[in-house]
Amino acid sequence: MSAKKSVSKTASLPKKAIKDAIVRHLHCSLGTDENKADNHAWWKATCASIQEHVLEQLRKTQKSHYFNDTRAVHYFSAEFLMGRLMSNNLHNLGLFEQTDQALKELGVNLTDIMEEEPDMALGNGGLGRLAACFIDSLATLDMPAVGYGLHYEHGLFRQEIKNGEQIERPDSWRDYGNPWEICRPESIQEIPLYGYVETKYGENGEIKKEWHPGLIVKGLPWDIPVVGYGGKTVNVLRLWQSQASSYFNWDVFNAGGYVDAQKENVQAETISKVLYPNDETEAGKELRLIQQYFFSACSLKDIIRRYKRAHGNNWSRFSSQVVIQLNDTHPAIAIPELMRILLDRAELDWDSAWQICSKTFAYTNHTLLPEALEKWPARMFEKILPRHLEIIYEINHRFMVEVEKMWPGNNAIKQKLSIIEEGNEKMIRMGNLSVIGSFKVNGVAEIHSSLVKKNLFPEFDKMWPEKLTNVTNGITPRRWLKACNPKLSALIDEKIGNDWPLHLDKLEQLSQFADNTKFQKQFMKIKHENKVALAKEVLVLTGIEINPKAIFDVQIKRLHEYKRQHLNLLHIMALYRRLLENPNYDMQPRVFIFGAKAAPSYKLAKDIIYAINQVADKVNNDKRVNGKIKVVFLPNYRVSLAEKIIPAADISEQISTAGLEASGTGNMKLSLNGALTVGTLDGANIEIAEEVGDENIFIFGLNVNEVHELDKVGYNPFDIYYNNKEIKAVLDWLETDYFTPGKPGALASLKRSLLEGGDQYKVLADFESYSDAQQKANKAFGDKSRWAKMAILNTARMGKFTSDRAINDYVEKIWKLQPCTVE
Ligand code: F55
Repeated sequence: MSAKKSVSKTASLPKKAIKDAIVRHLHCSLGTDENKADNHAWWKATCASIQEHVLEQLRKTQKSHYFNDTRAVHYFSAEFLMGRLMSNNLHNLGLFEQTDQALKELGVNLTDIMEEEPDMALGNGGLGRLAACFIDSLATLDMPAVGYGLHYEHGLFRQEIKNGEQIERPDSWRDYGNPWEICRPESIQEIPLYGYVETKYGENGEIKKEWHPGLIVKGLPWDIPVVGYGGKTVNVLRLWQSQASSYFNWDVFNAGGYVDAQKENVQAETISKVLYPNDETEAGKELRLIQQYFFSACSLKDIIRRYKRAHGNNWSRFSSQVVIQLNDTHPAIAIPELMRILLDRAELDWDSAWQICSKTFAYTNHTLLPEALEKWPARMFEKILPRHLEIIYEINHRFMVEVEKMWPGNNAIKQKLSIIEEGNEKMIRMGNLSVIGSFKVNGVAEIHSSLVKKNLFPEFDKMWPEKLTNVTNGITPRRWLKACNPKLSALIDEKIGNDWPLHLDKLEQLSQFADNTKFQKQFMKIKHENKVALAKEVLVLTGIEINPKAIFDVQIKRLHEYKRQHLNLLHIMALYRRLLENPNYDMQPRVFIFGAKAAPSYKLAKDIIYAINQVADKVNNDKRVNGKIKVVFLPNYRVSLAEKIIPAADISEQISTAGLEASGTGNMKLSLNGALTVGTLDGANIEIAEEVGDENIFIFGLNVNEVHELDKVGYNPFDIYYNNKEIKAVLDWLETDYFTPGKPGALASLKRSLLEGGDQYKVLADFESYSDAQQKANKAFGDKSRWAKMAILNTARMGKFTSDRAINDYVEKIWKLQPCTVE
């Protein structure tokens, strides 16, 4: 599909022009000069000069899409975890080297000024970062695409650690302005909320519905240009900010209620204030439903405005021009919203409207965890979106007729498939709505998709055998290798040429050097240098000194019981105990590095963070350990920190309970950068193992079927506790005040969750197998040449996991797009 791409013409831009542009922006945009400018000003001026090229290509891209009247994908996502954009944009434009040189001549260090950029942390974790990787690949592959989401004033909270505990602080990514975003007041949308529905009768007695909203809010779009690699296509990420709509408050205002009118402003502006920090649990808050409706409705209106510009009021081509991908159920309200527009505004009949609607949406499922499946009280819907509730009931009614045809008289199945969950409180199931309203539904890794079919939606799969499918996740190799690991990238360029960022399969050519001693040394020297750089960062961030020769063992991801950071911790405690019992215990020095944010209301997750920090404090300062174990908890884990940790990792911890991590994407990033996985047969780990080969990965633990079997026969963690001395000792240790001097029991909640709590995530069941896998990894690391070979083969065999492949899969299986080249 992607013909050989030449490097963009910006790549030939002379250094002099870059210098002039930066200085011009210092003077004319920032009102400062070369002598007064601090790093922040240099950063801003450099961004502004990059943005000139970006906007030029953006204009050309939009023109090209318009004149070719292209079919486009619209990626609806409540989260886009973009991270920093400067380095990415420079690399994708092919301007990184020249800009680095130009700044050097101005006496400025590019790496330093890149540190000035706050992360755009408009997401929680994997789901949000996936959206960011996908829009990078869409632009790179010249696909007509728009990302749609929310312009949160505050992204994911900044994490501080005080006395070992997580404290949440507001994130303010736009405090000093964001140089990449463009405000588009000309495209403001108005969004109705609340109120009531009036039933009217037309001339022929036909029923018409009119929604009289109680509040109207404005949606103001901000566009973030998304630069494809090669710098040709520049798509946009359009994020909506909520604002008070002035006209609606006039009455209050005129009645002398200036202050009261401000209250309504506050309510409207609250909508896009803050990102909900829950991953994998549904918060059930009214404001969140309003957020979801707000950005979905703004985006749909935007799409329809653009469609009408080309096709007028003729709806017949809508679903051939527009495909909307729902990133989880968060934007699923877009389905009844499109129905509402088609029925009440365009005045189509139900069947025509449903024809269009059900050919427009596709839905990606990211989780099987029951607590993460979104449900909203019907009562809440009635209050905020009364017309949508009616439409949902009608969709459901017609769907139930289909179910009756398929399973006559079977009420159990009807209950299960209904969008409405009956019970104490009537609930709207957004997952069922999404499946019913979409033409395709995909999981995010092979095993996950097969569990979606087999366990989550088996009846839907019977009704529509073609609907449920798989698209395995991917990551952009531009950010996650080329930009974050420049030394390894240069070595790869030297060995196999420089087009691997577009054709990641070519990394396979590195395997011919896997046994080559010289290449092994080069590869491991770079790993070592990356570890030295991370060690410096760790010292600055935590005051902890770590040895770059030790194994860097990394677990970086959101904190969740199913991800089992506590399994890692119990193993660290066991190693510590073994060392105390036997000072000659044979192990390679190891640094255990954690990065993780816990949802603020997730008590046990916060307890685990506290436990990691308390154990770290004890172990790191115990002379008897002799530096063989260090434990580091890096505060405020985020995209820009991941970019520093990943190139320095030796071991990648991917240790979720089998069946619960839908895919994982950190696993792909780490392996791509030559870290070896210690992991369960879960999510994309399975496909990673298939690619790298069983001899280049450390697999352990129960597989999905075994977890299932164990639950069937009844799992009792006490059996393991009483039968395994080490496990018993470690768990009992948590109850003493050894790690929390003067505070006995401060870590007891962990033990309780693993025993009385029933150990839902099978931590104890997998402990021994985990410990064995760790010993194998320990032994492998002792053989330098063997380790180097394994690491090289991991990098060489990650081609499958480029997000370009994932996007091409979506294009072929679901979106049916054609690329559109830009001059
Ligand atoms: C955020 C908000 C809510 Cl309400 C629910 C879930 C989330 C969230 O962040 N989910 C998430 O990150 N899921 C992850 O998606 C990744 C991309 O598909 C997967 O790799 C990962 O396994 C999955 O947990």
